[in-house]
Amino acid sequence: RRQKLLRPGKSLYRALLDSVTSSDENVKFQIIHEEHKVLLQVEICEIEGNIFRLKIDEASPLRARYKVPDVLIKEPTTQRLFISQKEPGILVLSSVNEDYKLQVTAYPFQVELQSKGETVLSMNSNGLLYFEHLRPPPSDRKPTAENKEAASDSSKEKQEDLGLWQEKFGSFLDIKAHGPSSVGMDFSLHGFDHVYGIPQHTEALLLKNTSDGDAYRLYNLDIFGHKIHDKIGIYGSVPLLLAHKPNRTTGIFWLNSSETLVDINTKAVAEHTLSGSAAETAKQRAMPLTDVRWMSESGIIDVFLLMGPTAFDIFKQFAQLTGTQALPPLFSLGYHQCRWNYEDEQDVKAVDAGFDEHDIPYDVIWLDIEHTDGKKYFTWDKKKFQNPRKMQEHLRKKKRKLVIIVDPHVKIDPTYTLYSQAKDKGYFVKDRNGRDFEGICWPGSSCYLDFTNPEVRKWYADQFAFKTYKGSTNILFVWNDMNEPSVFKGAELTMQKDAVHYNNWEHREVHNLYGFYQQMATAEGLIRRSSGKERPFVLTRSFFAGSQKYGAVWTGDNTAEWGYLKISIPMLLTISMAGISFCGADVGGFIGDPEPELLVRWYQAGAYQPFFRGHSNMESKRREPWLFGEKNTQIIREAIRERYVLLPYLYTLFYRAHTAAEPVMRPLWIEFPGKIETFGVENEYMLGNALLVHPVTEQEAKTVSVLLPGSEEIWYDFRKFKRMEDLGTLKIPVTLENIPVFQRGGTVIPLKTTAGKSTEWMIDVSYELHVALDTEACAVGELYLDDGHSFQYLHKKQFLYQKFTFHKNVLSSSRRDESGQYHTTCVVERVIVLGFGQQPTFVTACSKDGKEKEVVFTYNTKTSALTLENLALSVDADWEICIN
Ligand code: MIG
Repeated sequence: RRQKLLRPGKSLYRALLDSVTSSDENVKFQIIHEEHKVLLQVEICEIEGNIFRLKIDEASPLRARYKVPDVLIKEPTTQRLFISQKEPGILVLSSVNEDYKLQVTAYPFQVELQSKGETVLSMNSNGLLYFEHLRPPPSDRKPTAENKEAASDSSKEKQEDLGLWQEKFGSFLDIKAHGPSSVGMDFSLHGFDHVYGIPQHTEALLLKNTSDGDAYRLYNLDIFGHKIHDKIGIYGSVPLLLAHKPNRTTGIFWLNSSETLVDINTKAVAEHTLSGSAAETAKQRAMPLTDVRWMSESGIIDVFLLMGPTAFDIFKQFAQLTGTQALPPLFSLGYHQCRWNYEDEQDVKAVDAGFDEHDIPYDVIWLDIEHTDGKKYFTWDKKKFQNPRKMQEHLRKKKRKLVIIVDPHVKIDPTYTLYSQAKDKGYFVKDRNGRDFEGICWPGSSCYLDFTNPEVRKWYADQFAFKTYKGSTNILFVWNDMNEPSVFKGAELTMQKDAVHYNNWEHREVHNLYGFYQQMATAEGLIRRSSGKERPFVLTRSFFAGSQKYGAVWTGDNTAEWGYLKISIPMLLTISMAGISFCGADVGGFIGDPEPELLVRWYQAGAYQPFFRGHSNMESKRREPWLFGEKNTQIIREAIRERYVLLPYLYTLFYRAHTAAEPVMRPLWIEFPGKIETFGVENEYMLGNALLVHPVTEQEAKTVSVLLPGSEEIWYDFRKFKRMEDLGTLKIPVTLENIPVFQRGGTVIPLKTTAGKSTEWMIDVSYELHVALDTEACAVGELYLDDGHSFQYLHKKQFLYQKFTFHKNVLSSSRRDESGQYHTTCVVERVIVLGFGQQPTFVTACSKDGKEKEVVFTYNTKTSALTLENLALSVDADWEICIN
């Protein structure tokens, strides 16, 4: 409310260019506010890889302001910026290669960033730089001349209730011990009118203008039954915004963990191009421009400008700062069966057996909060789960896993060791009076572990040790829920902002980091219980920038309605673009009861999304996949089996997310950055660069409109292998049996020849390659493979990374990464070449040792698909298939 009083206009900040200093690390200078005369320190640096960082803090704050720790994976490597021009009122900084220039204007203070002469973005051009300096609380103030301004502030507060020192929210009183400390700034993105990112909202892919409504809010909240198309923040936040135009993508990463609002305003501005002759000066054309205004409750301004220039560059730049997606254990890419709750050991066994009975693959069964003894995490309800180890041994024999829930609230109960230990050690978040903060959650009165404290995280990680966590085994993995944190009866169902954390930081400073830290500690615990050998799996509901390093996220409590299935696509795409590839939405919709058709459609969509879990609320009817009649069971079985067959491709995509920061699930525009018609598409998406998936999200749909982009592309029906005759927007007939999926010409997709009971049952199943030819009759693809669960791929380079190339009628398999070694007896059994021009006369396969054999093939003249069978070519060897 206070910031919003500052309207666009001329900024009152002036840069004091006499104060400029420069070093290898940065260029620094001060700016001053013309009215209240408080000095701010500006620091600009260039980070290796086309990133710029701008920091603004008070020159001499009353006390240190919060600077987000632990999110950047390391102190970024800077490159020297040169002062290339300094004249009264202007300072120009250039990057070493002179590709970038930063022009600082002294009054009003503005910064403009140019790339090879093109202005990409400018800062404070609307004069919305806002920085509340820390001041002594009203009672400490002596009525000196110096404090006049502060004194007048507090009287103003009374008049306008601007909440400088305290604020009421319903019946809650937020006491601001350190007073106002809000920061904000505006950015103008030149030439851009498509902006994306800043999850999590139940919103469209393209960010909307907020001028007539609410700003996008980044404030992690547990909102049960959240509405569709809402700017309110839910569960997780990543303050990364992407802007795209045909020749460039740019990113703004606003590193601040307090409550943040983002206003967006896209408009057309007249652009003046200077032409040669004076006679025809001022040629004007309308250029799009997007203004983005960031406002945070506290902290400092610390912003990273990611200069791309491509979307994939942005993803790399963001990963360079915050890390890449953790490589998931293979099982966690299988299907997960969850419910609130699977009641007891018999229930678990019966559901597990149900999957076998109905011949449906699955990898993991989940236990929600009811498995505990009175919502005391790390314990078991002894009546329902008398022998949890035995239950896990049963699952282990079935080559399956168990995930249990561990929430961050701790029941106040002196007989509960977790509580009493944490209490004694002072590990809980405190209230403003220094007592343990008490809130209500599932167990009743609870305290909240202070995960921002590294010592607490270490202690918490140790709770996952097998000897400490009774009844746990190494097939048990973890789900962190309620970690916004959710506090029943709290303001907006979360923790009071004036609660106090480690090092005396108020909750308001760290709010959006709370879940990030819990997942970090949990993942660390799972790694440590295996002595550093095994990859963890941790699902979290709350997240922040960098959460990708610790596991997976899901979109929280969605509803079993068509609209939620539909919106899950842009929601997942947005989370994916913000660095978190391992994401999913509850299949079926958590709240309520899906009609069978919706459930079927949701399974079909989920099978082609990164995290694939069916889940349902306590009040919902049971919905194991076989409960809706033989026909629906059959269709769901088929969807899940397709997922399992696709796992080699998906796992390879995750390896690329892990090593090269490429999102697994991606909006069309990322693959087709020059095609404007793709920029707003959110009803279909790419899985990797090879598959286009169009979930069916309308009831009783008979057709769907699919956009097959790219005038030079060839697309193939993924199941029928037939080349699509047309490009552009096509009406595709659909039945309930499946959803439209297309393979892009020029790609090779590795698959398994058949699905098994779980991923572990499929280790030895042979492979199949789908080679889809492009207009040049070429294709490339790859396969990544390792033991699927340990860190040996990293420490011992035990992995296989093969590359497949189809060129001049020769398909070859060769090492993509020579440094990896992994032995497997698996073979490539079958190859299907899509779009092969004519019936071949003979086909031979030769291994690297010169052995040659003839290959059996069939050619389908209708679809132009060539199938090569019984190949038995080693997956871990190099070979060639020649088609003549
Ligand atoms: O508000 O643990 O989003 O997946 O089943 C209910 C019970 C608390 C919310 C999670 C949901 C989970 C449920 N939890």
